[in-house]
Amino acid sequence: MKVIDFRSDTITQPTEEMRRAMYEANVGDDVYGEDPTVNALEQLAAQMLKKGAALFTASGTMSNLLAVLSHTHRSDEILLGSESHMFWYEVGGASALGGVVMRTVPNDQDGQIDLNMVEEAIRTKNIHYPQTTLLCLENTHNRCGGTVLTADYTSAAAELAHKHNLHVHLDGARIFNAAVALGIPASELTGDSDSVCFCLSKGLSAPVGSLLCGTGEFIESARKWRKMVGGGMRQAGVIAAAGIVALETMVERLEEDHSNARHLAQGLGRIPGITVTNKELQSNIVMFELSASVTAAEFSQQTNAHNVRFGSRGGQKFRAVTHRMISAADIDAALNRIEVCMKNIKQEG
Ligand code: TLP
Repeated sequence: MKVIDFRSDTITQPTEEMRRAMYEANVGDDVYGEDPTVNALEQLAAQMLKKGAALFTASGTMSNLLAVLSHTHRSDEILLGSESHMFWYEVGGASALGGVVMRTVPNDQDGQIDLNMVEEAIRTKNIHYPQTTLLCLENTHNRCGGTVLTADYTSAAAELAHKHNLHVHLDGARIFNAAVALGIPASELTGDSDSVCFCLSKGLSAPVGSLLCGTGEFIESARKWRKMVGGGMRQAGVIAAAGIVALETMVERLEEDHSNARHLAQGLGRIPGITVTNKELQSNIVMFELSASVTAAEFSQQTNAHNVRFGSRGGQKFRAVTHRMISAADIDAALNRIEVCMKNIKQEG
């Protein structure tokens, strides 16, 4: 029985074309700036997001950290959504390594942060205060269920931030999902941010890597910080080659993941004991909750036994992410199996 793994789109494996490109990649020492494949990937990323330059990094977490290190000074305060990945899942790196205070502002269900609340959170000049220097946004928004920030919202947020001399960093780990959902080029969602990062290793199916994009000067600074945190790689063209294939061939197909997510959400919503909690399904992340009559441990034990895997979000909450390794037929198969699981749980209970 095929394992249908909804834990994350990070589990996607490289395509045949990626594997071939990796095998055949021209490489050099990237710390000397001499890896032609890394240079080509960085140029392609900068061009796609209409930024001056880009930097290939090991992960989304590293890109976000380098953005904080490059935009801020120790003791600065940065503003982030209360549900942001940077706040929840990046080991507190911005504070531990960047020495900044992370101040959260509530995220709405749609992944936005109320701009009036952002404005209120920006510190005035006062000898007692840290200086607010960075606003971080996230698109699509992971913990808010893959919600999409519009170009208008991002522009308004950036306008406000810039008015108060803050920089804006956009965690666009899944920015191409947002672009495909809105039917616009990703560059329309990133233009007003001073920096943006996106991941190759999620829905785009490359094995490793993220790109941090911004002005030439910003990227020069980030490159130095990358070296300091041990992220200067040598013949990294081997992995960058897969990234180029990802950008050239994997963006448009994300729509298939979105349509599978809609189908999954509709199916889950019809199963007694399960409630889908996304306000609106916008991309490839489905959030759902179990009713009180079903214990999360039993549900996980049953679904794992039926080779269906979900991410646990604590308590009764779960996450399902659709991706290239899950077809429309797999969604139907998964729904059938989950129905059986829920019946088994009811019989046992
Ligand atoms: N998210 C992962 C886990 O860390 C939760 C996932 O499975 O969704 N920004 C956003 C919005 C992300 O969702 C992630 C990864 C990152 C940054 C970090 O990327 P990596 O895992 O490459 O460090």
